[in-house]
Amino acid sequence: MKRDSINPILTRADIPSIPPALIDVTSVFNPGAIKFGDKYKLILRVQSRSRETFLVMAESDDGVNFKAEDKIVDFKGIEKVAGRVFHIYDARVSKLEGRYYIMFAMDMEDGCQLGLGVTDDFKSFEFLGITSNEDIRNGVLFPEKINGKYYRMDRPNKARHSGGPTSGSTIWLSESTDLLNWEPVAPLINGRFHYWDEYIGSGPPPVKTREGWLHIYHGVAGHFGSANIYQGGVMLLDLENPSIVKGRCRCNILEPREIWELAGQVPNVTFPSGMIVEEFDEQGFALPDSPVKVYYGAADTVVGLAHFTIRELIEAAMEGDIP
Ligand code: BMA
Repeated sequence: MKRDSINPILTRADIPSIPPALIDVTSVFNPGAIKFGDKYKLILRVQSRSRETFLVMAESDDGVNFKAEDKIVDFKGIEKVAGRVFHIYDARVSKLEGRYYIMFAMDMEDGCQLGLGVTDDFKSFEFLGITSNEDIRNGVLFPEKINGKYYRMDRPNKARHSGGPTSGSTIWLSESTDLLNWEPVAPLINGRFHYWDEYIGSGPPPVKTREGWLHIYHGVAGHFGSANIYQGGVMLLDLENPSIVKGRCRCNILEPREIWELAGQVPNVTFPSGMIVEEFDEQGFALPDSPVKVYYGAADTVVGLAHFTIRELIEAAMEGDIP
């Protein structure tokens, strides 16, 4: 893994004021990422001094230097949701059947739900609906149907930190026929208590390789009397039957080390949420030597970029589980 030399690639100074909601932005982090034609697109999570969270698009020609738009992403139809939506955040983007689907967390009165939106041009966005009926986060769509069904990974919030928010220690595979109604299929991986990934959740959507579905997730190590440490890791799922886990990294592949990852509004956080693979073969499999750009929120304050190759990520996934 190589951190980009101009990191952090986005800070609050890069986000224009968008009055009245966003003035003197506090932080920008946890972006969804996708290639749209020859442009790199990020859907940024931007926070204001009221600690409201908004989604803002940014665009780049090279995947490194981004310009943020001066408008807030508005999902048409979200205003019809019953109940108050406090925040929408942590967008994950997938190209599926020629359209761009965005799955995001929606903080509501009774917990977090997974919302789904769609766009064809990254200018107008349509809200399709709430796709969950339990407290849940970190939903990511597979980029194609498998054996006639849509699949996603998601992470029910089953663990309540004392006095704090809910989290989870199992990533599930779920299936759907319409993208809106989802049924759990099987648990994929559990948190490994005592190790780097005690609590876990999906990162960017999975990528198709000849070896299997390659997936970056985040793991949280809890520390008594100290901040939790958020890291990135990788696993590999069977192509035909993604409920089969072929491999899972022993060590993390990304952890807070730089000062802007260690310090910020939530210290010790690297939270991978976007991944752009540059080269695919004719059948749509990522090439082993393809560069991979991984975008991550750092310390819930700025956006970082790390470079990998597909081969390095697969090797990490196959290095052997913790015994
Ligand atoms: C998680 C999510 C992320 C956040 C992280 C660190 O539970 O809320 O959005 O980046 O915590 O605060």
